[in-house]
Amino acid sequence: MSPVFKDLANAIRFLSIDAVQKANSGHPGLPMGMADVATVLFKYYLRFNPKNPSWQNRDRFILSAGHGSMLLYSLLYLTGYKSISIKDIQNFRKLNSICAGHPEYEENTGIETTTGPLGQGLSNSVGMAIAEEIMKKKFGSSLINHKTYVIASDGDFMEGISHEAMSFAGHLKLKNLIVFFDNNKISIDGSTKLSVSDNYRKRFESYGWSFQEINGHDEKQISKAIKKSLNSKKPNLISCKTIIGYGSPNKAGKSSAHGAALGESEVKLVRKKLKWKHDPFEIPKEILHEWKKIGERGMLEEKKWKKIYNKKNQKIKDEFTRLIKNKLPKNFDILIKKQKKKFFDLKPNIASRQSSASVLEEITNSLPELIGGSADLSGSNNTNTKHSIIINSSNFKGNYIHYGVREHAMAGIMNGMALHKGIIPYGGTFLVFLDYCKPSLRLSALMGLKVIYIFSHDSIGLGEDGPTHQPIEHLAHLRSIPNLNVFRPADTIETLECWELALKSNDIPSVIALSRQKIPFVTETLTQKNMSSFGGYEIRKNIPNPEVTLISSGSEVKIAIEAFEKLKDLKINSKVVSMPCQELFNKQSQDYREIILEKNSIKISIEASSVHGWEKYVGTEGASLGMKSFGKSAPIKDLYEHFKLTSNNVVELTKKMLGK
Ligand SMILES: Cc1ncc(C[n+]2csc(CCOP(=O)(O)OP(=O)(O)O)c2C)c(N)n1
Repeated sequence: MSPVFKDLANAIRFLSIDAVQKANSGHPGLPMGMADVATVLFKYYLRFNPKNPSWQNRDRFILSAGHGSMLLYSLLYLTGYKSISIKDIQNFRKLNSICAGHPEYEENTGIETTTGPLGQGLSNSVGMAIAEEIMKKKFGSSLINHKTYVIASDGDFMEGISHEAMSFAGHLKLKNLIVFFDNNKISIDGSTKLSVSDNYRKRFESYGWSFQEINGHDEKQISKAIKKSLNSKKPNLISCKTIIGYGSPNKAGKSSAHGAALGESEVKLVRKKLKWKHDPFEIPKEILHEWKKIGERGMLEEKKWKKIYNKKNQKIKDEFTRLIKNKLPKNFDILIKKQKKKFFDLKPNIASRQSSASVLEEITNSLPELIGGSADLSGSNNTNTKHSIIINSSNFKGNYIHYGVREHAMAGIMNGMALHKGIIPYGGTFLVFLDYCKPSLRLSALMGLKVIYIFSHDSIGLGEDGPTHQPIEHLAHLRSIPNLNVFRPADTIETLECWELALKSNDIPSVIALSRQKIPFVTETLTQKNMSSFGGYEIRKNIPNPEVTLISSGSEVKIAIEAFEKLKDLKINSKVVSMPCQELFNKQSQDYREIILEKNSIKISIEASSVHGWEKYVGTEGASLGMKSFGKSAPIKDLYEHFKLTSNNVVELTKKMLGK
């Protein structure tokens, strides 16, 4: 007998139940509850090719409720992705298994993004849907025309980021976005009645979404709702009324189905109830065959697409491939070189946020993949240029996004755009508002995405706005995140170099911290080398073996240089190291680091930020000038004096340390 719909859905349920049972940890409730929705989606609608998970025009499928990861792994295994074998499923949650506790993004596996922190997947999906619209405008709907599907849970929609991201998706009328809400009314603490009374229809309709509500266990209703969404002019929310832990006699509909193995005896009862007679991890041939057929449908889809692609002229194909493969244009290095010379000749004394704008001004037209934006601080972050064309619901042919005051969604959306491919996103806010987007930034780093964060107003140097706006601990915090480059350039040349490095870092996100205040041009010699690529380098030195090494970054390099000059007058030999990127400096050879840090000198760091972390460069005998408290509201000059971030103080400290 050929398998019926319920057999297909039950294959997901039992793979999930058995994997969680074997691991003795995980979340069986969601896969059991959403198996029917997922089966309809994959069987009839989702366009994907398990033989080529990276096919660029595939529909994207995001499991935002990442705790239900076994749903995704089951689907990938059943439809024939090479990335996930039955052994991998048996190794769910074991060391190095692709079937990790929560889905972890890996290219070419079918795992489109890392989810688990609730709400993130939703914001990623908005980024993917935006990217789809942008790429469609660039290359035409014959090459790019796909949907972005999401499964999200109660928890996803309770998170603040979902409000930001869904609101923005409605604003942009992202019609190709289809979100299934696993509306099971259960979260960890019990009924969602404990904590939420939102009217979801009103909520989503007010965002400008289309809203449908269905029985999430009824094949026909699910299918009809998806069909309707396909022709929608708005983003789509399909609220699926489901039962968490569907099929479990004692745990269905209860939070006990959420986050722990069902237990051997309950698993037996589910088998009985759902009439599943097969052993753990055994999927009957006919059912597996039926699932594989679903996977094969996508091969034909891609073949058709490939024919269309092949007929495009070579220039279009080359550009398409360049963008997807994340390669910079051939003339990029020449562009940077020319710009460097121009900046060097000009020697501008400007805020580094303005330097960043000058860099963007020059490169934007040559990099159509660069999609900028700001969380309502464009004029302050200097993220827009005269070449910026605003993206809005009726024009995706632009290169600039006004995210509104939505820092968290902005970061999650940038992750989604980078994951989609074809786009290098950069977005701005004040450094202090890192606090409002950090969870997504952390995921940029965890996934290794080329996302560029422009954080201006990077110290007390912003002045009168006061301690609420003055970042203190933020640089130290950012520097503690693995796989993230934190740049803090000292002048226009370093700003250009840091941008170059960020654009060339394909698997590591970058933060470029920029000053609000004017800073002097400090580069003395023009070199073809990207000096910032060393992370730290000598920017001033008069004789070998100086007694003192002053290490600094960004706007404080000028203080270090002033101190260097004053020390020279006092016949104290020092040198200045500009350290625009600690992460890159840490990667240099030990020899290089020792030469730069001048092993036998005393060391002083100067940065208008938390001193935390500088001890590893200045050592136990060294000193760090920086911030040990919150800032204050005052004009910048008074603040630097008040917090003793002055060259005179550096000189005094040096004399004291040298006993002079
Ligand atoms: C940002 C974030 N906070 C908390 C958690 C821990 N957590 C995992 S699932 C969950 C809620 C579960 O409820 P729901 O989202 O409705 O999922 P369901 O129980 O229906 O599977 C929580 C709080 C998380 N994963 N992410």
